[in-house]
Amino acid sequence: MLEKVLIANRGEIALRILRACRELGVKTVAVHSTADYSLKHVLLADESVCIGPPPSAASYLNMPAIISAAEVTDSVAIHPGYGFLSENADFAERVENSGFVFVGPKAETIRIMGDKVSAIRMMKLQGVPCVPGSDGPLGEDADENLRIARDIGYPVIIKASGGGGGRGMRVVHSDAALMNAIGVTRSEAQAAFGNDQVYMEKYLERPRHIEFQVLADHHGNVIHLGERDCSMQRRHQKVLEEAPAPGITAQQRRIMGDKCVEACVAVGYRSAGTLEFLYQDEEFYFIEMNTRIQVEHPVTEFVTGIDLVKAQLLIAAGERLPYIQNDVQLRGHAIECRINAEDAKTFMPCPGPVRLWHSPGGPGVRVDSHIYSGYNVPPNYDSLIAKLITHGETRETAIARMRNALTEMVIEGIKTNVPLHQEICNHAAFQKGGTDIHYLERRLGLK
Ligand code: MV4
Repeated sequence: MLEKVLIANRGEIALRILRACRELGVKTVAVHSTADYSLKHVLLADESVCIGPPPSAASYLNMPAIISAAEVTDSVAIHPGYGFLSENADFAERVENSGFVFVGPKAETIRIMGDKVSAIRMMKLQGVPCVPGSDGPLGEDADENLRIARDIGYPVIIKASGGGGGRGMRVVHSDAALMNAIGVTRSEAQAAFGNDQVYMEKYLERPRHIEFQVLADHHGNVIHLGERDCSMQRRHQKVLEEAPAPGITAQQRRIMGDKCVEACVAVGYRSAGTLEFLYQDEEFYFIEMNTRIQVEHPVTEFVTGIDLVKAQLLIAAGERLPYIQNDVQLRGHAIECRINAEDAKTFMPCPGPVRLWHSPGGPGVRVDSHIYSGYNVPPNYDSLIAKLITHGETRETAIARMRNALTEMVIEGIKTNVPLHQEICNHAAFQKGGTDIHYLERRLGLK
């Protein structure tokens, strides 16, 4: 097994990684900014290194500082968590070239999946269903682009190849608006990602966001762990996720899961990964692949019983997957609420001191959080302070447990979005299941 792992992240995911390392007998190194001396995982880690001032660019995104910290602590591997450098192919390459194990896929795979045009091309070639579209980058020929759009049929969406997660997109409803939309998306993409490549897809008007979790080792073994429904979102920020996706049949899951597995085998994927799909009118359309552990991984852990972070570490150590596809049996239903330090109505971040924290409990309740009474939420980072995850034999039980847990949980001193979660969980459309990606914004009166 890996002897010592450096955790290149902060907050709840750093604590989650630390716990997985501890279970495996792996020593841990925390790296942190000067705003983060009192993070729970920093206090618990075997060693810690301060890597810079509060701004992420100077600390959690500071590649030389992180790699130096790995060197001075004799770490053997670096786990990037999610966000920050987790999907930065240059970082993965520099980590490996410095002689450390990057806990994730090969740098080359991260690069391919980071470029949405190449990711879609790769998946389509392997028989994964994709959205009807330009099948490659758009050129400069206006007539040709008009022809592609008419062929697909309006509305279409122009997306930046270097974007993803909702950045750099524009919906187009007519010939008249097409040229300008391509031009603007192109220049925004150049400014934001240093890459002006854009592509076109049919715009799906009321899809759900359903994603498949995969695990792959270095020996060509790949399994899928079913899907998650992440449709409950606001401005591309997921709010609540669940597994399995309501209404998806065992047959749909098997067919799509197998396609994901085949594609991952073909591209030599390794570590944990997620294939994102839009789902509309009973059809799946691949849109992007994420090459990191995701925020919402606990719902998959609850329904499969498989520890994804431990699996990532074992895979990184070169071990074979300890499961075959048939070992993966889904049990019950799990829901995750992302608890943010923010105003429940305005969504403005609300950092500050946590005066009192009481964690909920009981059967089927899991809390992934780094906060404690007296902890000060710094203003410099993402406002996620806790993930509340519940599991039950049925979706109804998982919701009932979530409603109890939201009531039990006490966070004083800062504002949180707990009231928003209570409202969602109490609402009939959510209880019915299968709401689309625009549901929450419609309900909040933003649309
Ligand atoms: C789309 C789409 C509709 N049609 N592509 C936004 C995030 C990025 N991952 C892809 N996104 C979308 N792509 C086609 N062809 C609608 C969205 C979209 C969305 C997708 C998933 C979750 C939330 C979303 C919110 C708005 C738009």
